[in-house]
Amino acid sequence: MLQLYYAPSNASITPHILLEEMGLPFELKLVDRGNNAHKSADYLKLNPNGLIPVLVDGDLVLYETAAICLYLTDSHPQCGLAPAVGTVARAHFYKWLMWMTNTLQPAVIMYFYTDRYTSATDAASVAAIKAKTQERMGAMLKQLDDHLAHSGGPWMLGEQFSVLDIYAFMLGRWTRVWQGDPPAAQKASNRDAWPHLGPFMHRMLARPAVQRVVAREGLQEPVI
Ligand SMILES: N[C@@H](CCC(=O)N[C@@H](CS)C(=O)NCC(=O)O)C(=O)O
Repeated sequence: MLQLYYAPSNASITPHILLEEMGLPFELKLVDRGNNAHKSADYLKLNPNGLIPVLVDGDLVLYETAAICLYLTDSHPQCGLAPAVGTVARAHFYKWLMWMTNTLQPAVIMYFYTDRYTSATDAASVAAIKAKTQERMGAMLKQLDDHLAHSGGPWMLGEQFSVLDIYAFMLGRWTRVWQGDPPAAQKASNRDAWPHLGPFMHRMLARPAVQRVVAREGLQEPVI
């Protein structure tokens, strides 16, 4: 059976939701971050980067969230969670998946782990990197918001729901509390300040597969 090494709200949430959406049997293996289990010798054998998630399928041990997503969608094409290879839709699918995994996600990581990106230890230097990263993130979230306005349907690929939507949901969730986006005054959360990303996040949250994962991972309010 497929095994997913996960920690609540970590990048593992994308393959976790994907597996639920696909209706595949899988086993969850909790990686206890509180005890630094992701840096243990046993875990480093699965992922030498010491990062979550990892997917195990028989002899296959796979890390990198986007690679896990592609493996699952490609090995189960009947689930219809990625466009067919060689199509224009697939080209846009690659573009957005790569953009999320190598542009948006690293910026989020830089924001949350700023100390890893500078040898400076004074609060002002760290705050300056955080502020700049947040500014860059604002432009990226706007790009996502603009895309959702013109995708031609409720999802990233228009009418076709895909793993891109799950990935975008994860990144949208991680950035939900950021200030400096469109003014969020009077809104339930900053997320609602985005005209297209906000409703998209609510559509995602309403999906039964997402609800199951939110409950299983014990995510606290506000979830988005
Ligand atoms: N590029 C990796 C990034 C994974 C990643 O950064 N995971 C985080 C949790 S969201 C993690 O394991 N952080 C622990 C650490 O950085 O020490 C992927 O997409 O799988």
